[in-house]
Amino acid sequence: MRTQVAIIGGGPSGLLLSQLLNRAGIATVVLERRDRAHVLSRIRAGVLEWGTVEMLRKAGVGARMDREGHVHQGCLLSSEGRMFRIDFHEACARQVMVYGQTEVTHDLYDAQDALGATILHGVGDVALHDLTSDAPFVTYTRDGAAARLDCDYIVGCDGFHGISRRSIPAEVRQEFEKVYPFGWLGILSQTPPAAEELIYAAHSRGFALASMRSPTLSRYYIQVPLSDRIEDWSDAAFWAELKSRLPEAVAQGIVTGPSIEKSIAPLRSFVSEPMRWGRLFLCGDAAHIVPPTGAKGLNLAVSDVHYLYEGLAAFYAKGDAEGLETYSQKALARVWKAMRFSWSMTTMLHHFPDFSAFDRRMQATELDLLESSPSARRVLAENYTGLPF
Ligand code: RFL
Ligand code: PHB
Repeated sequence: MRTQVAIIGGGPSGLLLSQLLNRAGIATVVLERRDRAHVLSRIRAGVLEWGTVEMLRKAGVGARMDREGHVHQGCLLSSEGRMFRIDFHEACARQVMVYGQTEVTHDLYDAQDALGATILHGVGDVALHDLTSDAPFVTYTRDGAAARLDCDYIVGCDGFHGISRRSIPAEVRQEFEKVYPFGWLGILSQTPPAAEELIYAAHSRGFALASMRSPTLSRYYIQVPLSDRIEDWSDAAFWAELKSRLPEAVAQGIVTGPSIEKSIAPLRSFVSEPMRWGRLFLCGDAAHIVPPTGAKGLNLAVSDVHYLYEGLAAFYAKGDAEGLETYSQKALARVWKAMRFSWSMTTMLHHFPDFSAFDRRMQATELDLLESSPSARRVLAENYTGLPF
């Protein structure tokens, strides 16, 4: 088989890139390890930056998001019972869209089906070859048979555990990593959200986040030690712990119910440089991971796709390779800013077991600064709603 752009991984970055390229008349094949039902069962991101919203519209997949998503013009921060609001509109005249990653992925699959795009599920043993030649190819197995896909370019959209990043020689790759000493235990529940906007709560017992998907579907997270297991947390224990970390007035209004989904995710910051090696490009979690505190992971995947799409479109339309040449540099400049923001939000809001009394005062002072300074709120709001692409 032959195509123009081979895309490894059918998560949001692979599907969005494929959708944009197909609409520009550029042929793609997406190779995805899992089946579609599995990809669609993952509950992950919930907050879209405005640049992401505009990209989804441009890709022709914005209609349901515009109907069913919820625009938020602020969020709430709380610390030991005190709560204040960051008004995004007042701070920087921007906003975000609350619309789940699961729904974004669903919309992308529907749009790809409508275009007749090629998405092969259940592929195994994916290996990338001749990346620095002008004839790269991918080998894989499917239904027990070996297969080969020849192409002009390969894009690794296969997430943190994928094979694409590791296909770049170790001596070329530089990796930067910070692993945090805790994880997030998240639940989804068919209950009305705690408030109209998201609440990020710092507390001496640990961080908590009250988020949502719709007026009847809530998403909550609490910081837990990495040693905790899902079986340790009954729904009742989760609700009690969540309420203990939120301001009293919010806790009293929480409507509890059975969890539909419950999972623990570790927190890490990770960047692999460069994001291009010969004819291989990396997009999204394949190249970088942020802790979820800043809601940046999916949004960064979308800005990578933006830069790469522009580069590929200019190359195929006019033979102009400039955008491809500068892809890694442009994408990484934005990645590092989102790394900084996610790390600073994580550091300000979580309970770190090894923090000294001094470190804890610094955390409290950061929050005081946000509460009292419009300039500090503006910096947070600009980063949260999304830096320009
Ligand atoms: P994905 O979604 O991991 O998709 C990669 C795909 O590649 C497939 N794959 C392979 N296919 C073929 N061959 C192989 N060898 C393969 N290896 C893997 C996988 O099956 C999968 O389908 O990466 P992508 O597309 O780059 O998308 C990234 C986002 O999913 C991720 O950044 C976000 O979910 C992060 N994230 C959040 N981001 C936000 O912007 N806002 C949020 O509010 C937010 N909240 C979150 C999050 C992530 C979380 N977890 C669990 C990691 C909350 C949580 C709890
Ligand atoms: C979510 O709703 O899943 C969510 C929202 C905001 C975050 C992280 C996750 O910062």
